[in-house]
Amino acid sequence: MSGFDDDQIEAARKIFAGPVAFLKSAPKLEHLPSPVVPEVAFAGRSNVGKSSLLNALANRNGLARTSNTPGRTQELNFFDVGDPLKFRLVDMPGYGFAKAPKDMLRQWRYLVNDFLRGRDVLKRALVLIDSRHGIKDVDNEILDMLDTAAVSYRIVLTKTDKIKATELAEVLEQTQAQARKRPAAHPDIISTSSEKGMGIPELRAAVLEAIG
Ligand SMILES: Nc1nc2c(ncn2[C@@H]2O[C@H](COP(=O)(O)OP(=O)(O)OP(=O)(O)O)[C@@H](O)[C@H]2O)c(=O)[nH]1
Ligand SMILES: [Mg+2]
Repeated sequence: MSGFDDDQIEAARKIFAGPVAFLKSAPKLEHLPSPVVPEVAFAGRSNVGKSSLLNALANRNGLARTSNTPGRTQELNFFDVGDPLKFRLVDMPGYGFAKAPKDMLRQWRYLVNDFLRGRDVLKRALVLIDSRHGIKDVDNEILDMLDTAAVSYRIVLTKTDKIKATELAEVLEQTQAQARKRPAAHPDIISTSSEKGMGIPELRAAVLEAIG
């Protein structure tokens, strides 16, 4: 169902079992690392599980900082994968975090939007959606922006361990239908649980496929 064969899954497993290391944190666009390898970015609402998913891919807890408090990640965090360096993962600040001060929100929004729109080496954004909620207005805003800017992205459902299989089937179908109407979206969605490991091998393969 994921569309990946055993060889792709195994190749992706091997790469993520190798070196994955934090490179740097960029609080502003002028602090970005030089664009020397392909990048894949994790975007989505605050607390949706971006940093947790990055850790699950790398199979290393604590690589990216996670927290129960929304707004944990406030900068663009770059992670090097492979030695020699093969590609980079970018953990992004979340959007839709209501409690943050207004000017901070505006700053994050510019950082996230400008990075997503303007980064030449960005091969794909993974847009994470909480499987308990499906796509909300605040998600549609970022999806609209990506479609308008023609930035290739894939929708990933998170925290599937928190819902029943029947609920997951329903939200998956609904989200899939929405994705298929969106020009820059990959037509297939991956359901994941960082907690239980569901969908992680497939997501690794999806990252590899995206960097080409
Ligand atoms: N049950 C369950 N909890 C999860 C899962 N993924 C993340 N969480 C929890 O959700 C909370 C938020 O996770 P983070 O990975 O920090 O979320 P984030 O999207 O990086 O959040 P910001 O950095 O604030 O934008 C943490 O308490 C995680 O432990 C999952 O697959 N299952
Ligand atoms: Mg985070």
